[in-house]
Amino acid sequence: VTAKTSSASAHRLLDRLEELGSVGATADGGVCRIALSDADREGRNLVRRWMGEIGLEVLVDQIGNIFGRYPIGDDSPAVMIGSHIDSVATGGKFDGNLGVLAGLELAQTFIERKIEFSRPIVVAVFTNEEGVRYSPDMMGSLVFAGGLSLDAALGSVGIDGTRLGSELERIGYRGDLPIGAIPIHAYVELHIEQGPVLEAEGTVIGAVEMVQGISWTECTIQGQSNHAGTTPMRLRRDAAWAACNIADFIHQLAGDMGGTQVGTVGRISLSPNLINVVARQAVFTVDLRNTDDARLSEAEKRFDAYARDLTQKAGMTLETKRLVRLPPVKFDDRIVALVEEASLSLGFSVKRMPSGAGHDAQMLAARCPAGMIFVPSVGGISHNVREFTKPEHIEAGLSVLERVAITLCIQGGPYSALSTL
Ligand code: HGY
Ligand code: MN
Ligand code: MN
Repeated sequence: VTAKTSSASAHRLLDRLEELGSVGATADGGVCRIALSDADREGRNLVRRWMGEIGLEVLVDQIGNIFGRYPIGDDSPAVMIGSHIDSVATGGKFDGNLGVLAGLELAQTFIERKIEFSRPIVVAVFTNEEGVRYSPDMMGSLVFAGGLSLDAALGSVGIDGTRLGSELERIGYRGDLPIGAIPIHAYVELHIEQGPVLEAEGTVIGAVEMVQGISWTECTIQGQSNHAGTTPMRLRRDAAWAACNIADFIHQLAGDMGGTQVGTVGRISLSPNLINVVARQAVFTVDLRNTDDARLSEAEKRFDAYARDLTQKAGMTLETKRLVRLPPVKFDDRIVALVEEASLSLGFSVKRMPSGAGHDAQMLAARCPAGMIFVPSVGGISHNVREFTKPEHIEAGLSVLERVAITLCIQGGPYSALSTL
C-alpha cells in the first residue's frame, strides 16, 4: 500500500494545542510548565495518554525523554519527529508543543489510513529543552545524542537548589529505556520561528539550515553592602552598579560586532536587595549567541575582559561559571532541500534561514540527518505569553511536515523523488 496523500487533521492538532496549553495555564493567557514541575508531569501524562490512545508504543528513557513508536516493537532505524513540552515561566502554547503534537497527529493519521511504513515513526518529547531551571538547555536531547553523560544530567542542581534526578523520580519519569536506545534514520522538528523574519517577508515556511552557537555564563560579583546615604561614592563597592555596567556592555558589544551577534542579561538577583543598602552581591546570567563560532568566542573574550577589568578596578571580586557552550550546528542539506521541495510542491513560499533559538534538532544532528520546519510567529514574539501562530500557518507547517515524513517513512513512496535519504 503506498501512502495516499493523507491529509492530517489540522483541527485535531489545534484542539490538542489548546488542551495541552491549558496545562500550566497562567492567568494572563500564557503557559508555565517548567521542566520537571508538577505542571510538566501533567503535560507529560496528557501526551503519554494520547500516544497510548492512538496506538503508539510508549517508551521512557533514563533522562525522562518520552518516545511514542509505531509499528510497536519495530526497532529498525526510525523517522523521529519531536520537540519539547516544557516551557519558560512566561511561555506560550506553541513553543515546542507544536512539534510534538504535529508528530502525534501524523502518527495518528498514518495509522488510521493504514499506511505501510518502510521505516517506523517515533514521536519524541525531550526533557528540559528550555534549561531555565536546570542548565544546559536542550538537556534531554543532548544526553540522548551522547553529548552529556546521564550522571552529569541527573546530578545537575537547579536554580531552586533541587537535584534533577530527584525531581525526575518525583514526577515519575525516570524511565528505564537505556539512553540512545532508539535507532534513528532521520529527525525532523516543526517549530515556530520565535522571531520576526518570516512574518516580515510574508513567507510561510522556513527551511532551517542551521542553529546558531550559544554561550551561557553565570556571574557572581561580590562588593560590600553599605549605607545608601552616608557612604561617599568613591568608597562604594556597589555590585548592582557593576552588574548594570556589564549588562550595558553586552548590549553595546552586540551592536559593535554586528552580524548575528546578540547578548542578553536575562536573570539578575541582588542582595540584600533593599532600597537603602548598597548591593553587596549581584548574581546574573549572560547569554551570547552568534551563527559564527569564532565571532562567538570573540564576544565571550571581550565580555570577560571587560567584566574582570571593571570589577577589579572597583575593588570587587568576579566569579564566572560557564553553564552552556554549544557551537553553531548545520543541518543535513538533504533534509533542508526536502523541506524546501515539499513546501514548493504544496505551493507554499519558503526560505532557507538560520535559527536564532536553540532546539532539540541541533542535538539530534549529531546522531542522524536532522532538520527543522519553521512557521511564522505573529509579531515575532516568543518566550512571552502573547506568543501566537495563525491556524493557517499551523496547517501549512503540518502539511509540509507530513510530506517530509511520508517521503522519509516510505521508501519508493509517492514523493520518494524528493529525497535521497
Ligand atoms: O534558549 C533557547 O534558545 C531555547 O529556547 N531553549
Ligand atoms: Mn522550543
Ligand atoms: Mn523556548
